[in-house]
Amino acid sequence: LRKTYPAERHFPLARDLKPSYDVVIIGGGGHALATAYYLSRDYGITDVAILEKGYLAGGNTARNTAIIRSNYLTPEGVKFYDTSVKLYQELSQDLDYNILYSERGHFTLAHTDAAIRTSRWRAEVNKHLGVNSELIGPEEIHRICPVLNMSEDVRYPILGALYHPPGSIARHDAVAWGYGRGAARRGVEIHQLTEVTEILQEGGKVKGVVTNRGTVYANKVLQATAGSSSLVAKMAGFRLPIRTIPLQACVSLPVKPFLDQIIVSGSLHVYISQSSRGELVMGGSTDPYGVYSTRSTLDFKEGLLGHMLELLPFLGEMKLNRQWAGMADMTPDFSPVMGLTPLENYYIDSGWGTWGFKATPVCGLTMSYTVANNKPHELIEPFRLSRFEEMKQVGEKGAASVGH
Ligand code: PYC
Repeated sequence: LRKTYPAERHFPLARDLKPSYDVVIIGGGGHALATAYYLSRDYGITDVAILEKGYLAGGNTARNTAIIRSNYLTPEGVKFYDTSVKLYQELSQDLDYNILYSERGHFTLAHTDAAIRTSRWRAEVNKHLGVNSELIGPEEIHRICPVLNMSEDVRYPILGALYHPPGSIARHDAVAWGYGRGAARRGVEIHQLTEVTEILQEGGKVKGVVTNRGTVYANKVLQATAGSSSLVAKMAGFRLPIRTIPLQACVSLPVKPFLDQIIVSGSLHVYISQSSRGELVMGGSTDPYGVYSTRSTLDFKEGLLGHMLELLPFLGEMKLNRQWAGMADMTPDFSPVMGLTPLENYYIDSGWGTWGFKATPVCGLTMSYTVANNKPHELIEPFRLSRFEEMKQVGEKGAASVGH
């Protein structure tokens, strides 16, 4: 714990573990920090320890492409992510911490008749629930985003797009640090390099956790561990319908601002936006197999950039700066698994697949309610684990920006 990690420049982290806490949160990413923030702010629950095996917000919170949107396909998904977008819009003020929230407008390009149909479907569901989305044609796309290659002389010409004006980006570390600082100021302890190795239980009820730094007892435990969700749930004694698959991304060197919007093409397997400091932030599809690894590959880069050049041919000489991967915890229906679990007083926030960052505030809000009241918040009721036994899946694959 001697090394200084970035978060420590923003607020002090805890040093010694106490023998017990009211609530232990396994995982120190955005969802865990947001839950601790709302637990302490809205419910006065401050005897909370966040246990992170690595460094704070160093997992998928540090590895996503920071896209925020609510243009989902199912009413359950749209309501959930719309709540998140609304919380994001006020978050800098709420946390008194600038998260560099930047509203850009989000295009999901359609290159086939089937994609046009899904875009229309999403637009109608979105509008019905008060979310601003519209199916637009090539002329309108060109008017709003003139840098896109609208030529018909390419393999997949752009036929239309689902246009979602509230689509935004934000600084991902700032979201984590803002929530972390807000929680720490209210008394929440944040412990880095603290790995949970066993979940203690008695009579079907959680009792605490064993860590590499000793045993910690707790009345309630929440797991919010993204790519490690299945492994941690296994320690708690139940199985999740989740496969962990790497998702890679990369950024270019910074260049002058030329791209205001967020561009996604499911058919070409690419998404791109330009960050506030000028880097192009880009990603493609998930890796073709499940593996617990955050290595990145040449294969990914070649495939992604080949397709990117179809949309933005003038990027040919652009230099890449960094590439990386996160581990996406994918469910069969592409919706999360949240709420109560078969182990009493043990709660779960998982199954984020390729869209965990945008859900950070609403996860904090709904999981804090669930932990405080031992009852699922109504927004996450459809995402209960038992939906897979009940055949009540919430199919969101059609709203994925990422190819699968
Ligand atoms: O869901 O918008 C999204 C997304 C973009 C990249 C990964 N997920």
